[in-house]
Amino acid sequence: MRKVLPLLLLAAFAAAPAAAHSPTSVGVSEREWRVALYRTRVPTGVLRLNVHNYGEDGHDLAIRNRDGKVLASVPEVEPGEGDTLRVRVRRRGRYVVFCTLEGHEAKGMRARLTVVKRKRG
Ligand SMILES: [Cu+2]
Repeated sequence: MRKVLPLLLLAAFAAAPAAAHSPTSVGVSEREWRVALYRTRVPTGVLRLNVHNYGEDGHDLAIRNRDGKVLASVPEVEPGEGDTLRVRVRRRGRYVVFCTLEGHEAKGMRARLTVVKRKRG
C-alpha cells in the first residue's frame, strides 16, 4: 500500500492536464434571414453548436475561420428540426457561423463568434 498510493496520486495528477475540457455549448437559431448565437464569446476547445431551424425553409450551418477555411458543417436542417455541429477551435480570433445555401449568407444568415483563450483551472 505504501508504494501503491503515491503511484495512484501520480497517475491522478498526470491525468489531470490531459483531461479534456467539457465542450462549450452554444445555442444557434436560424430563420429567414438571420443566424443568432446565444453566446458570442467562447473559449478555445471543443464547441457544440446546437442549431434549431425556426424558419420556413431548410438551412444548413457551417463555421469558418478568418482565413475563410470552413472547419465543420452540418447538412441542411428542415424547418422545425435541429442538429449539432461539433468543432474544435484551437486558435483565438474571429470566426463566422453561417448558412452555406446559395445566397443565404448574403441575405444576412451569418453571425460572428469570438474565440478567446481558455482560462486555466
Ligand atoms: Cu439558409
